[in-house]
Amino acid sequence: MKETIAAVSTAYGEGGIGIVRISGDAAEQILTDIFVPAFDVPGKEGHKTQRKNTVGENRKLIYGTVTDPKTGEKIDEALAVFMKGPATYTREDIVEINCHGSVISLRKTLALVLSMGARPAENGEFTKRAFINGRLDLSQAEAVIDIIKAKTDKGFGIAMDQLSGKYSKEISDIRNRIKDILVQIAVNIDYPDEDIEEIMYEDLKKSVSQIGDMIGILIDSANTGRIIKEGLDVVIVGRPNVGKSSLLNALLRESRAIVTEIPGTTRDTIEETISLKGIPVKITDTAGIHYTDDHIERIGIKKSKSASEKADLIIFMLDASQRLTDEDREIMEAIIGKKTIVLINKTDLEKKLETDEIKKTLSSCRLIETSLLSGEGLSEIEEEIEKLVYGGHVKQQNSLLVTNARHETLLKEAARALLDAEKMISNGGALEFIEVDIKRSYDFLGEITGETVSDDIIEEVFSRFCLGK
Ligand SMILES: Nc1nc2c(ncn2[C@@H]2O[C@H](COP(=O)(O)OP(=O)(O)OP(=O)(O)O)[C@@H](O)[C@H]2O)c(=O)[nH]1
Ligand SMILES: [Mg+2]
Repeated sequence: MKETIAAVSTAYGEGGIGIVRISGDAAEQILTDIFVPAFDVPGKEGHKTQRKNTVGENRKLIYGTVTDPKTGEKIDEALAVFMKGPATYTREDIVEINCHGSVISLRKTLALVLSMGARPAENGEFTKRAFINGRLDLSQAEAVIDIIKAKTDKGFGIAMDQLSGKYSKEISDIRNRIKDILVQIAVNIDYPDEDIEEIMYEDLKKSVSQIGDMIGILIDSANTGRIIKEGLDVVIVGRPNVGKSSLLNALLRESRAIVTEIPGTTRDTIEETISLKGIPVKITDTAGIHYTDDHIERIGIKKSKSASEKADLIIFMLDASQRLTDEDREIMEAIIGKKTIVLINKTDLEKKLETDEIKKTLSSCRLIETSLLSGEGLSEIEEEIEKLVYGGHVKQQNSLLVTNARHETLLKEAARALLDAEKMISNGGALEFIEVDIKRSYDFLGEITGETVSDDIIEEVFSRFCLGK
């Protein structure tokens, strides 16, 4: 018999309710032992009804008190439900006790449950049981972590899709195609003289390359997927007074950073996270980069430079009302080759800035004109950031995005194995060798859904969960 596990499944802290969850064969017995139902349930207008609360009735929420059977101590007033397996999250019997959301009540209730024979659940153990008992595949289980940790609506939506099995289906569709090829190959190896359709190497190559393309599309989506999950790191750089802090405030739509007409206002980096069209974006405002003897300012400038080195995207700001300075040029040189949006700000003033040199040096970068005083150009910046995240492709409502680094690695391995197979086919290699490579690809994909995964990986995946999930 499997051990019965228990944990507090809600976040610790003050809350309206908090839930202790129990899963396993002993769940029902434990509930019966520690829960005293209220026999009279108040009905309409305070009349007592005759309905009796029965502990252990399947899927019925009962009202009563969590009570220590040894001492008779009443721990908390609560609602409890027993859910008979296998139609449950873990496919085992589950009990949930809704206590008051008090750390004391939850701790005491859990301690009581544990004293009755359950053991503390490990991180992610409920979901792990759901996986082991076949309710979820591994990628669906991983989606549960992503749902809990989602930072934006979009990240949440992708994780929900993954949980629903949409993503697993795509992977198993690809796997089935590979399986068809493997069957064909096996038949040809086993019955070379029989009257079975010879595998034409040309056809074989075509099918393998088609599958490779399908995997390639998923791999291509991983960059976007990762950003939507983990966020885009944007750093605003420029010399003093060009309007960097004004831009941070405008994007945040609040006056977060101090803005003054005095150059050198911002001395330290300031970080804030926003949701930009569903994409979590971490924006860093930096100290204006210029030559200075001021010790504190120099430290700030050093920080600006190191922040921009790590950034996914740089917004390089210039002042439209002034000619290009050597300081501007120095910054420009430093960011060549990085993903950059050039922002020509203060276009409400008389224009003195010549853009030819900028366009030449940062030739692949988009130039946007703004006046943060009037808010002009702001939506263009937001659109450009969104476009960069989606890699310039038109985002499709229903296209799958790979958001999980483990999956990305496996997809790449699978694609590589197929490429090896293709090479082998081109060289007219033996079917046995081709089969090995194609089978490797099949197994890598199986690791995504957990069909061919090792115990170590399973341990690792679930260790990333929080307690009680
Ligand atoms: N006319 C005009 N003034 C602007 C515009 N954007 C910002 N400013 C003004 O420019 C000055 C400097 O703005 P900040 O946002 O503090 O500039 P900064 O780049 O953060 O400056 P440091 O922190 O000193 O590096 C302030 O007086 C702003 O009001 C604009 O589009 N047009
Ligand atoms: Mg500033």
